[in-house]
Amino acid sequence: MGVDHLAHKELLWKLSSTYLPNDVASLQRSLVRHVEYTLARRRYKLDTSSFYQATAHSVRDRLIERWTDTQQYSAKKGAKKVYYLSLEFLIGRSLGNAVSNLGLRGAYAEALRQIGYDLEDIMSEEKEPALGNGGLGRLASCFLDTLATQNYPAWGYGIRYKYGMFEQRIVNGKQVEFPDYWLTDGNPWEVERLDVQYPVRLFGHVREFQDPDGNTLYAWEGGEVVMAQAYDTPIPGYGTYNTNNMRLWSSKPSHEFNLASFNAGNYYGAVEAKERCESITSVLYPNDATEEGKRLRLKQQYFFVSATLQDIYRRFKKNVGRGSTTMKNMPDKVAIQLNDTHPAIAIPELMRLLLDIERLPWDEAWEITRKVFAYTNHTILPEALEKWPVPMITELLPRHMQIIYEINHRFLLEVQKMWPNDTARMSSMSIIEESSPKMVRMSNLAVIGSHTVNGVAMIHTKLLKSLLFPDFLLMWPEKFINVTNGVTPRRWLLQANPALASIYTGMVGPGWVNDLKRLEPIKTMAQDPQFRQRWRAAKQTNKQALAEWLYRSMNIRVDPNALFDMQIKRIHEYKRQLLNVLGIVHRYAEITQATPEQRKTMVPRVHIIAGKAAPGYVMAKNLVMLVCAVSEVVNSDAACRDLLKVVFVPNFNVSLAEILIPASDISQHISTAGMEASGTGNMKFVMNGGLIVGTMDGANIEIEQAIGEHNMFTFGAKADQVAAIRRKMAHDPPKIDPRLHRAMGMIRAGIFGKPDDGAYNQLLDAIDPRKDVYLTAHDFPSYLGAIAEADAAYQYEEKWTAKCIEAACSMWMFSSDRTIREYAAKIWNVEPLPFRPPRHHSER
Ligand code: GL7
Repeated sequence: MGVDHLAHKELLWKLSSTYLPNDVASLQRSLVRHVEYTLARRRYKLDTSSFYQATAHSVRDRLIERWTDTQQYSAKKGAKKVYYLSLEFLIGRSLGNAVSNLGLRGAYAEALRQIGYDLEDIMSEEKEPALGNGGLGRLASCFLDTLATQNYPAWGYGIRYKYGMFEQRIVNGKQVEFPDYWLTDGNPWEVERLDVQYPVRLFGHVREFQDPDGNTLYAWEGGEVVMAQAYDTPIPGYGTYNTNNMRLWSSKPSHEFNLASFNAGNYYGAVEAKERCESITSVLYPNDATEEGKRLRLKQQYFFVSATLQDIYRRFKKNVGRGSTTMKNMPDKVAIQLNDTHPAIAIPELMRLLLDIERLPWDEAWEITRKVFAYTNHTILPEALEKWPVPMITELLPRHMQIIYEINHRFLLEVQKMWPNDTARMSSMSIIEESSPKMVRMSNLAVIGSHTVNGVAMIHTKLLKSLLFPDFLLMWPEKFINVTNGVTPRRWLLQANPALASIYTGMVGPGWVNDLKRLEPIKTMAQDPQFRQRWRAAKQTNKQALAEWLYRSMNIRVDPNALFDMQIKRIHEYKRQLLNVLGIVHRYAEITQATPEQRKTMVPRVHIIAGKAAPGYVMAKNLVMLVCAVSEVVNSDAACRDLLKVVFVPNFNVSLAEILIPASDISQHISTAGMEASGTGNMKFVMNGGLIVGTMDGANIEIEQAIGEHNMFTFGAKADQVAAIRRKMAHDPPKIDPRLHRAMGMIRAGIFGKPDDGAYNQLLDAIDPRKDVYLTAHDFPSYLGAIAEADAAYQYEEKWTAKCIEAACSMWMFSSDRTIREYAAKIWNVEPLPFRPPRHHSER
């Protein structure tokens, strides 16, 4: 009595519904306020790093306004949501992206300038979160950018690793890995959600019991319980008010768990167990090495999946009972995309929730599950397909193992019906591999438990159907589709390449950023000499900037007028950095033997190679060593001075890619045909006005179709020839090209040093003409041919520029905006839900 709740509410509403002003003076006040009060640095330590933190907090405030509005709006509308489950998000730096997407770049730059700071300098203070390995993780982040930009109600879910991808340093010519503790200075872009925590069970046992009606039920009990703590990062769209969420989980001990151990008097045991809980989300696994048997990795996968599904489930269940919504409607509100098989344990986990908690009958639960999940495959390399030992899953997730067996049993009955007594088919389609120990094939589980399976480039989807899942294709021909990858033009053009972006905006207005098709008409400008001149100037600006960067950070001088050739990606045998190095060694030999007349005809080149080798991947590490050694020798040989430089840039990451890609003339995407699912670097390079030397593999094929074959330098065996070539070489070894023979001879002779462990010989032995798995020798002559063609073309400056313009302006289909529209239409069945922004109070 006497308490006026309504008045309180009204006042609160009024107080909390105002919006932050974005004029320069207000931004300055907000910056200084954050330095003084958030960082508690009143009147001292007003350095660049403080101002980075303060700027980040100031921008974050503005993100939060949009983010909470967007989330409240979509909850109110009850819209169907997409959940993108990924063990990796390679976000890159956030400040530049946020101010650009919010349309506040100019205002912040001016606000900072007036108080003596440069936005660019401040942006480079940010430590990049490297929570992914490579293409797969970066794709996830490009997708989040597009989902927000296109107003789709969508959340990303993943793990907040304490240590991201290791930091690579080159010590005495070798890769050395250092832990990447990216949270040293805190992370202003995330919001710790102490109100969002879920328990996650591991180990334990399954109790079978009967309900009053005599039905058999199961309960998973005992074991350990770990808590999942949510950290949210707002994901702003470009040119829209909509702001989505990326929720990352961190593990911590549960109170209940601690108490039990402490009470038992086992103090040290309890502390140890606490450490064990926290270790679950400690470190990102660098992939590419065999994953098999890594129990912690399986724990990570389940931990993240369990927390995520509890969260999704809770959100959905708020609607159940409202109107006519029942559990059956889950697929109308929830679309879950599995980014590779890493989160595939979500399939039995949702079944467990529906069966054991919701107590639905199997068939009903299974129907819901299959309608909710879709699976993207990102590789057909057998060594990268995940399998978990049955004993390990049985120990860690006993109820899930039961459910997997049941899914498999019911599935195999279908197989039996379709192909009676076909044991070979049964065993290849089974989720369980009958090896010793038995293994759970996560890809089969993902295919069986999803309504749609997609590959990431046309050729990849074709191989997926014909090599990986041919029987599943016969069973469910409609289930398999292609959705070619794409990259966000916001980060990879607008932000990374302001020189080119301003040319585009000058020509067609700013709309191209959200609609890359608008660049198409610029293609005709390739015929305009003045336009070509402007284009070259932009490229030159970027090359100059890179040259300065290389000098500043590596003390290497390169000539910005040389052809910049780059191969920057994870180091892997199938990506064939070795082919590149052998080509460089060949060029080196040619240079040292050239007459002065011949030298004049050679194209000066700077070769840049960058990428990390998985710590346990010996061949990849050997390769890094060889590149570094070749660079040492070549760069100090006077004969090469004006003609050849080789640079290995350590610690390749998103921020480095943003500097390198806009400065490239040629990039190499030269995997053995059929082995690179898609590649996404290839797309970024061409968008930035570089050309490709590449094999007919992954998205290269579609890029060539889009830009025209005269604008790409292709070579090598085609995917459908590879198997026959491999078979033939075993009994009829081909003759080695004399140029390759010479290059290999130089390496073996020790011109680039002779490491004690025979590292180089190990690399070269793999090119044995009888078992040249990656077709390095086979493709070498045509590779040199493609490089020579590129060199020849580069000498005709005007023609070269025309090629670059035509190619770059034909890339619209490789924008992730196109990709996401396809996912939305063909897989998720979701619609954009734009939120009309409230008018800022400063504008009222
Ligand atoms: C990858 C593929 O290797 C790569 O070709 C593809 O572009 C990318 C995104 O679809 O996915 N698969 C994978 O495991 N990694 C990739 O980069 C690490």
